[in-house]
Parts: sequence; structure tokens; C-alpha cells
Amino acid sequence: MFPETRMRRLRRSEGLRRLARETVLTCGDLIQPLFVVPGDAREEPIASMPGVTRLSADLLEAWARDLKPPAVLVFGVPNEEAKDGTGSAALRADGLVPEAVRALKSARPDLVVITDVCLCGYTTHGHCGPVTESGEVDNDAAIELLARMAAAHAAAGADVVAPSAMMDGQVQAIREGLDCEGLRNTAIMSYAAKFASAFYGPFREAAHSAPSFGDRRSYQLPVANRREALRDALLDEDEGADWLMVKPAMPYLDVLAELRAESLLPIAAYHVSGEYAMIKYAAAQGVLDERKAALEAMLCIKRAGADAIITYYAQQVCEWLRNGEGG
Ligand code: PB1
Repeated sequence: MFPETRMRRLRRSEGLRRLARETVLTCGDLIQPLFVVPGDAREEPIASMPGVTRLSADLLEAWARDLKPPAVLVFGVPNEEAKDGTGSAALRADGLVPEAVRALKSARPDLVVITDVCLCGYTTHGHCGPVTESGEVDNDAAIELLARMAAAHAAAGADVVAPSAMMDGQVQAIREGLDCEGLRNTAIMSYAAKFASAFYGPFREAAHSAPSFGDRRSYQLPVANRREALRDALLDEDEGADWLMVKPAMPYLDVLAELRAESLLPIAAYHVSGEYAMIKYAAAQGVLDERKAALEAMLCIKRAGADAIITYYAQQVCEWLRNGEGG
């Protein structure tokens, strides 16, 4: 007890604080999302996500050469005319994402290439699977398509496929599909605990993937339900996921911490577009120190149990850490 016990003894100097540090953020923890568009020489800034651009595959070699994070998460953003009711363009072996995977792997064989597996960016209605006449997303039709989409990505060389559609049985269907194609070494990073969050807005602008009617509450998790999130995530583990994910990150650190305690699988946390934009816009208004706020957010997500963090800040954080401006 005080005065014999003085907690501030270990906070007195930078050296003492560093020695007692419990959590360390490294560049190796980070995954950089990437938006790929069709065509050539296309580099399109995304207004709602300052510093993030949509790129065409011909620009990926140069982009990848300078990439510091060890991994990238690829999202295809097709032209509107390529979209249809079932997202069939997402299944093509010569589609946007397989082409990007080949370009990335050619430029950087060492890079871990993860691909998002979902149909919302490829459907005219913007839902994550085909829609029935009653307006419901057809779960069992969706998981068959997702399995084909994942196999096309894996065949192109993706190291990991990441199903984000929140369909029941998607992980099992994808694992079976991959194994059936002999793609047994392709890992699955499941968006296992993905909430029906308000923090996805900027992404939907970036990927042109907002639902044209209704919302995603009939398949993404209720914000209020932590037990349901854990149950859903552990089902994905049982179905064969190699990674689990919690998404968004900062508002869901309780779920992340509890899932860390329940599962032995590696867990990624996704610092989503709205979380990124909040820091960006607050910093632009001068109310936050961008570097300190972003590094604090990443460190807190890691402290809560994330083994990897998907963040639009990945490259920037790697540069801050390399320049000794770390947490
Ligand atoms: O950064 C982000 O906001 C990610 C959004 C996320 C990407 N997997 C999805 C959120 C949504 O629009 O519901 C896309 C769903 N497949």
C-alpha cells in the first residue's frame, strides 16, 4: 500500500516506461486494404477516405514495390455495367481480383495477398448475395457463389480468402470448394464477428457497394449482441476458418477481448473506413493529433487481443514506426 507501493516508480522515465511496456505495435501486425478498378492508369482518390485511392491493376506493381506492411486485403470495384443480380463478374477467373492477385504476386512474391470474398460490390442491388422475390438474401445460393469466387482468387495465387458476406455456412462451403479444387493450402480469414455497423459509410462510397434497398441487418450481427457474435465466430472456427476477425474494431474491443479468450485461432481486427475517416477529419479540423490518435487506436486494438489489424493507416503507421515516431 502507499507509501511503500508507488505505481508511478515505473512511469518516471521513457526507459522505465518502455521496459514495463505490455503491448508493442509493429509494422508486421498490419494489413493494407486495396481497392482495384478495371482499366488502365486509373488512380482515383476517395473523397470520404483522404489518402486512399482506387487503383487499376497496371499500377499495382509500383504500388506494391513501396508497400511496407506484410499483407494486403484486395477489394474489386467493377464498373456498374458489369454488375448483375447474382454478382457473376465476381466469379471470373480473369476478373478484377484474380488479375490484381497475379499482378501483386508478380511484383512482390513475399507479400501476403488476402482477398475479400463478397458479392455486394458486384450485384446491382448491393446486397452480399442473390435476392429472392421476397427481397431476402438467399443464403444457400450465396454460399455456392462465394465458394466459386474464393476458388477463383485462390487459383490466381491468393494466400488467404476472406469471406465478408456474413452468410451462414460460408466458411464450410468455401473450405469444401477450395479443397475440391486442390487448393488445400489457401487459408480462410473469416469476417466472423462482423456487425451491422454505421461505420462502413466511406467504404460503401469507395466500393460503390451500398444496398439499393433495405440494409444488412438480416445477415450482419446486431450491434447489441456480444454472445451472439461469439457464437457465430466459434461456428466459423468449427467450419474450418484459419483466422477469425472482429469488425469494426474500436467500438467492439469487448468482443475482440472475449473472442481472444475463447479461441486459439489468430484474430484480425478491422479498423474500418468510418473509424479511419473520423481520425482523418478530426485531424484536418485540428482537434486531434493524427499520428498520436492513429497509433493509439492501433495499440489499443492490439492490446485488446488482435494478432493483426486491417487498417487504411497501415502504410502510414509503418512509416511512422520506421521513423521512430512509434507509440
Ligand atoms: O472499411 C470498411 O468500412 C469495410 C466495409 C466492409 C468490407 N468488408 C463491408 C461493409 C458493408 O458495406 O456492409 C462490405 C461488406 N461485404
